[in-house]
Amino acid sequence: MTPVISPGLSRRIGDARAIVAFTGAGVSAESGVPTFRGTDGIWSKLKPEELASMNAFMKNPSMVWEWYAHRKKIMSGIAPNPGHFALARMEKLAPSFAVITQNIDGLHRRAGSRTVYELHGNIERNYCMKCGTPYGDDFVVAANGVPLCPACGGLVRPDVVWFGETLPEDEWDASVRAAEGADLFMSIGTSAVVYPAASLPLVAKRSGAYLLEINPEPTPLTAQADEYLQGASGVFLPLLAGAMEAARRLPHSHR
Ligand code: BV8
Repeated sequence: MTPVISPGLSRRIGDARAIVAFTGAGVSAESGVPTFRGTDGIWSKLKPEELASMNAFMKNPSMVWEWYAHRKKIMSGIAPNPGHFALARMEKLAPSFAVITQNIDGLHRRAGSRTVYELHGNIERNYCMKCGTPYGDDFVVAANGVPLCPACGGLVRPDVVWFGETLPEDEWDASVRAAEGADLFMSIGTSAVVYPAASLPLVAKRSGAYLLEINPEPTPLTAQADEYLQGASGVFLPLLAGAMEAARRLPHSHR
């Protein structure tokens, strides 16, 4: 069945004043980044807490660094896909637009999105746990194993949020404000199971937003969504961007 956007949703996206795109690993899946919990997911072999946690890192830093080096390698060869570019197109058209992402791959910014809140950090950044000095990937690759800070000898870690760690305060506060102020909140390509990020769609809905979910599979959020588009973000987001461009060309009375 050819995926379509209903006239009602086209009107809604054309009229929306403040749009939020809340994205998860599914949006990057079409760029070749493995998801976490899908059948091909990286968590399918290992439990998240066994790798993406401070305990895991302190217990076995080289195992955790091996895993991140593997993921950095995958991410060095990827590019934004039509879903990322569609969100950047939509941002240009909407009076207010924000991307709140759980992804750590930096693809939204590379596709041209400007207001992007990275709730779980960014794999391209690293820092010394002892003195906080930031380090780029070239330093980490050259370290070839567990990178130690040349300034203080401390352990260098990826700048991502691990389980049991709090989210970056500014990104979180800005994301809650964006969710509370949205009239259209799109939850895209996320299994909606990781908190506190997964609470944002309901914060938006409770504040009056229309909650749209895009995912090939239903999630725990689907039952609460006002509309569920079953399919890939790389298919539906370009359709939504097209509908928005068409609607913004029409005078208001013709929408
Ligand atoms: C916190 C970064 C508290 C690192 C990640 C017990 C112990 C400790 C904590 C907890 C606990 N129980 C609950 C918690 C809280 C915990 C949590 O929520 N756990 C869950 C699993 C139950 N949360 C935390 O620990 C958070 N911190 O709570 O701190 C605190 C409070 C005060 C003081 C101190 C501490 C921190 C959570 C962040 C963890 N970091 N990653 C790294 O990546 O290495 S989690 C990881 O999951 C990623 O960030 C990812 O983004 C996130 C969510 O996953 P998704 O993005 O949704 O990806 P997933 O694979 O699950 O789903 C993909 C979806 O895409 C699927 O639905 C699929 O159908 C769909 N899809 C596939 N293809 C497509 C598609 N969709 C569209 N198009 C396609 N083509």
